[in-house]
Amino acid sequence: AHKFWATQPVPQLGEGPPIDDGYIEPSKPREEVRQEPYPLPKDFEWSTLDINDPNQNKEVYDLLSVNYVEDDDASFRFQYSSEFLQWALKPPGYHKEWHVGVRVSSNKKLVAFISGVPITIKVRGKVFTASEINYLCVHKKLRSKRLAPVLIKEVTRQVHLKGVFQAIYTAGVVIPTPISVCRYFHRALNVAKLVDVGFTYVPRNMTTARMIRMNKVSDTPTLDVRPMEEKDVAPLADLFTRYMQRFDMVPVMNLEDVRHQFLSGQGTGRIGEEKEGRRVGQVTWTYVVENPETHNITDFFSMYHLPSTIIRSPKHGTLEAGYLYYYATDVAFEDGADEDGRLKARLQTLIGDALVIANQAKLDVFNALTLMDNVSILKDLKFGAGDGFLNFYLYNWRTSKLAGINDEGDAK
Ligand code: YNC
Ligand code: MG
Repeated sequence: AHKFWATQPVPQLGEGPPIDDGYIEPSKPREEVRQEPYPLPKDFEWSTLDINDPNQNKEVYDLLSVNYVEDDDASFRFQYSSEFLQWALKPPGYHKEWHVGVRVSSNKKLVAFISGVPITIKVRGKVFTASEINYLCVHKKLRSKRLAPVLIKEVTRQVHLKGVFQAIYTAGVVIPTPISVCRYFHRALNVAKLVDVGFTYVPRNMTTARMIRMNKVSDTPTLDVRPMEEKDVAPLADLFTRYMQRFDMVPVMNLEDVRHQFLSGQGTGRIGEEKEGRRVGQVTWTYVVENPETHNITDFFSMYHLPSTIIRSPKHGTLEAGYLYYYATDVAFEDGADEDGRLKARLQTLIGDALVIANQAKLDVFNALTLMDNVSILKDLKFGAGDGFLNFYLYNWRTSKLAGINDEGDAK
């Protein structure tokens, strides 16, 4: 039983598919939203975090780097950088009130956090504003005390106070009720290190040397890709919007959103001023293909850098992972390209180039989920199925199940 989730406006487990898409409970005028913060256990107090303040940013970083998401056997733990948090928590129109912390009253130590950022999403043709909830974290010493439901209720209240009544979030755990589930796939880049730290195993009829050869990526991209620039914002936004029409649940981005999501995370260093293939504070990479005649953007891909702490390795501190983010190609709009395999071929080349860039940036592994058009290319690009799954959720919105994977873990 889910004592907390049973009280929330989410589809309950075992409920059949809805007849119509739409909200579960209606929006309220501001004055009907609860005005007082929810009570915390004694000795704790609420605290809005100012992510612009380097000290407060560091407090969130420190909390997450010790207490955030780990894999099933506690070998790896996400280690979001300060720059990553700065990028992720401050999209256009963000509200500092949605960055909710809990401190110990006596010494002000930050012991719990949850965040929301504004997002516009389109689900099966219906567009609505929502909050994207992330970084829910309770200090290890305070687990199983029902603090998480209080954090969720307080961020919900703060979201309601800004006139927003829907949310989207993902989690490794299954709670009422996923609208989709995706599987993580991994492409080994630095095989020797991955084997060393126990991320990858050498199968019985295989040697590390052979695995290294098999996973070698080329030194240079196949397509004429270049890093995204300011002038690409408008054409990229147009391509992104058209490509996203292929899918049932997508973010809706204006020019400011596109600039933030794809351009603003490229770090403070100049291109060329790279250390180990990465610029200072670089979080995201976006590359475009420009048609030399029309100067139109025909393709793009993006990825982000999210290291993980290797919990029990004396030799390696972090696993440097890249994650495939959004991409698009206008081959998708050519007649019959989907049916005759031209789209798949183009995506294989394009994402193959993302692997080249990830390798040049000295990343150890490149990860992708079974969403968008990824399933069609993962196997050929030598991604292997991982044991992690990611469940997708909507708060106060009904829709039937979206494409994802079935119970056997196969893409459908
Ligand atoms: C979770 N991840 O089921 P029931 S993902 C949601 N998301 O409630 P307690 C979760 N609910 O089942 P603990 C959840 N994990 O009895 C647990 N729950 O109804 C539910 N881990 O609370 C759980 N970060 O405080 C149960 O559990 C109740 O001390 C139990 O704390 C949980 O960010 C947690 O994995 C996750 O830090 C904080 O384990 C803690 O265990 C922890 O006794 C490591 O809580 C880090 C970690 C989660 C990453 C994420 C998305 C969060 C979404 C939250 C839901 C948002 C709803 C929409 C709000 C805005 C609405 C508007 C408008
Ligand atoms: Mg707790």
